[in-house]
Parts: sequence; C-alpha cells; structure tokens
Amino acid sequence: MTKHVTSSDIRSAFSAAMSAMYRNEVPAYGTLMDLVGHVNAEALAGQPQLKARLEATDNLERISEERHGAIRLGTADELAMIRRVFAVMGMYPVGYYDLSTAGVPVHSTAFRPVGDEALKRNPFRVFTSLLRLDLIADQGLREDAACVLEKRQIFTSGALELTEKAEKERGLSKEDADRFVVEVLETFRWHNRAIVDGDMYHRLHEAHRLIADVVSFKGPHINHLTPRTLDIDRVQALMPDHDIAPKATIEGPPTRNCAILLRQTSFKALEEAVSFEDGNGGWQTGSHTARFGEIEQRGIALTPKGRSLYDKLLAASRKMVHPAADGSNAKAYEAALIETFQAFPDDWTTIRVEGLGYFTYSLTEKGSETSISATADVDALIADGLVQFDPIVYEDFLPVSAAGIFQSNLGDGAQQQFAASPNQQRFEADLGAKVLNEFGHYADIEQSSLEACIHALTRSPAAD
Ligand code: OOG
Ligand code: NI
Repeated sequence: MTKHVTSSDIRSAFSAAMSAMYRNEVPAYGTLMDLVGHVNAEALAGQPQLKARLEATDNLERISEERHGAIRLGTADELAMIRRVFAVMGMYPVGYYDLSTAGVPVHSTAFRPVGDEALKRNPFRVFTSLLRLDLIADQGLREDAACVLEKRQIFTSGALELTEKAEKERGLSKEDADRFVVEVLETFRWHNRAIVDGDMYHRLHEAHRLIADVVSFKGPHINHLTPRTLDIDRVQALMPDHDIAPKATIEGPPTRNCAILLRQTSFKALEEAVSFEDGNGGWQTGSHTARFGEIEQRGIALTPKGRSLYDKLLAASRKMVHPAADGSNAKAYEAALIETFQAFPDDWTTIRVEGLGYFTYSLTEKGSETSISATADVDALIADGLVQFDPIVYEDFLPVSAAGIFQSNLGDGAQQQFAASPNQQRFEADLGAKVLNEFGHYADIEQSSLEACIHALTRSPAAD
C-alpha cells in the first residue's frame, strides 16, 4: 500500500500555494505580509515574556505561517462539494454566521482544523459564505442568477477525482497530494473574464454588489487572505507609510493588555479590469471590485459567559456611537469602545477565575518534580505553584466584525436592509453536515490539558 501524507501536510501545502498565488495576484497582500512579519518580529523582541509563553505552548512557529482566506459560493452543491474538498485537508465547518442582519445576503461557516495538534501544525481557515438568493426581492433576477450558477462547474475534474480517491482510500499519497493542491487551487483563482454579459452584471450589481461578485465569474475567487499579527494597532498605523489605506476602525474589542477574541482591519478592495461578453463573440471591458487585504490579531477564546459579556459591551459601544461607513466618527467610536470595555477584566487571573476565557494548563518546573496523592482542585494547584495556565487562542470569527469587513469592501452605497433570517438548518442541509460548536471544542482542549496535569501529578514515580 502506498504511504499517505497527513491531512495537515496537505493543508500546509495548500495554504502556502494559496499565499503564493494571492501574492502574485494582489501585490499589496505581499507588502502587508512583509509589514506584518516585521511588526511581529519587533513585538516578540520587545516582549520576551510573550515569546517564551508562545514557545512553551508550541504556538510560536505557527504564527508566521498563519492566515485565513474567504470565499463566497453560489449554490448548495458547491457548498457540499467544498466541504468534502476541505475535509481532505483536515478542515471542518465550525460555527454558523448569519450576515443577513447586517445587510449582506449570505450565511457562512469557517472551515478549519479542529484538534489541538492540527491547529498547532497549521491553523489555515477559510471563511466560506453561501449566497442567499432567497433574500433577493426580484423574482426574475433570482431565477436568472440561479440559472447562471446552475451551469458553472467551479471544480476541475482532477479535483473531483482526487477528492473521491482520498475519501475512498482515506488519504492521498505524496504524489496525489501534490496534484490535489494544484487542482484545488484552480477553484480559488481570479478570472478576469466574466461569465455574464455587461447587462446582466449591472442588473446583479444593482440588486447587491455581492450578488454580482458571486454570480458573474467562473469560480469563487479568494477575496482576501489575512495574516495574523501580534500588534494590530502598530500595523494599522504603519499601513499608510506603505501606500496601503486601511479602513478607519479596527473591528472587534479595543486595545487591551489581555487580547480577547479577534481584532481585524482591512484595506479597500481594488478596482480591477474585467471583460464581459458583448453578444457578438467579442469582449467589452469594465471593472469590478472584489479583492482586498486584511490583518488580524487573535486573543483568548471566551467561554459562553465571557462571550455574552463581550456581545453586551460591543452592543453598548455601538449604541453610544454607531461607526459610520465613511470613518468620520472613528475616534469617537474608539473612545466609546475603550470606555465600555472597562467592564471586561483585563488580567489573566481574573479572566480565569471569573470563568470568562478558556486556558490550557501545564505543570510548572516545580510541578514536574512533585507528586501528590489526592486530587486537589486547580486553584489550589496554581496557588501552590505546581500548575500554570495560558490562554487558548480564539480560532473562529465574529459576526459583527465580519459584517464590518464585508461592508467596508462593498462600498458605502451598498448598505441594504434584509429581514433578519438566520437559517442554520437550511445551511446545514445544503452543506450536508452539521457545523461544529466552537465552545465545546475549546472546553475539550482545556479539560484534557487539566486532566493531563492531574494525571502527571498523581502518578506514582514507580509506575512511570
Ligand atoms: C468575508 C468577510 C468576513 C472575516 O475575517 O471576518 C471575514 C467576505 O468578505 O467574504 O473574512
Ligand atoms: Ni477575513
């Protein structure tokens, strides 16, 4: 039997190939990557403590390779197939995000690795949205769009074949995996020739810019690729020096000592030349804005209790100052966030003791030389200096932030109202699987780290 490579190997290779392709397609992404690399190196040099903890928890190496991407799909079949393709790379759908409330006619999930080991190896994720034609009022347009989408095939035959082979044989050989990466990359490639004519494009665009982006092209081009930074405020401040204009406000929580969840900022989508069939066998030139850049800083994963506090404080800040699409009240919004988030504890001990965030536990040096007979509770073990704790990184996304990112790239004129209509059941039926619940997953990682500590502490030296 031929030896299989691991799904993490395939994911790593794919993430690297995607990054190289996007760097080539959107040079500003390359500039941003270099800037992020530089700022991350500075942050690590300036905070030896942070560097030491990242190293100790096996989280340092992944950072320079870390990124997420985003795609927007048109049909249930596309979504179901991409699920199978991502599964070959060890990426599974986690979370359900309803963006209809924010005026974007999609609902989404994130495909990502789920086990602790796989995440440490390479946490590449893809925020994947499915267009909701059901939210479009114009029935004629809805039918025309569905008809265009029905006819396209976003996967190469090689990608389909290799996915089936991987499913049947429970993996791929090195040679097949290399081919799989090349074939699947095609799905994400930019095509500057539209599959609709100029009139249709304009009708779609009038209904919603996002609909034009999904329906008019041969495939779901990757629309951004986001490196992870350790200091988003610094990158945001330096972007203009590199001829990149960031959006006015950073999405998510304000600057804090203890980073929570996720902070993100993006730069505006590029206006790109595209051509449309002119109906006489020729091409007519036009333009389309779709692809942009984004950076993010990841903090601790919050428990349901911490998350509801976050949601409450974010809503309160946005009630005080609603961030304008043109960025005109950015400073006031930032001040409102900082003020409101005073109510969120900003030291790791309080966050842990109040049950607001998830942590991994490990033995201190003293702990690894000690053995105890009875099981003590974790607080006592920490107080005795036997066990230490580190924040678990938040691997997911935030719906309000995602909506802000979508909107900043759709332009100010694209604000539209849709009736809030989350439909996770429908999404899962289209996906052909249930999405995983992110909270349960973090709780498992925390619990097993704690059990490993207790196990090591209570084991008798002789049994080793
Ligand atoms: C996805 C926007 C959401 C994020 O990081 O929250 C997103 C899109 O524009 O397709 O990527
Ligand atoms: Ni993103």
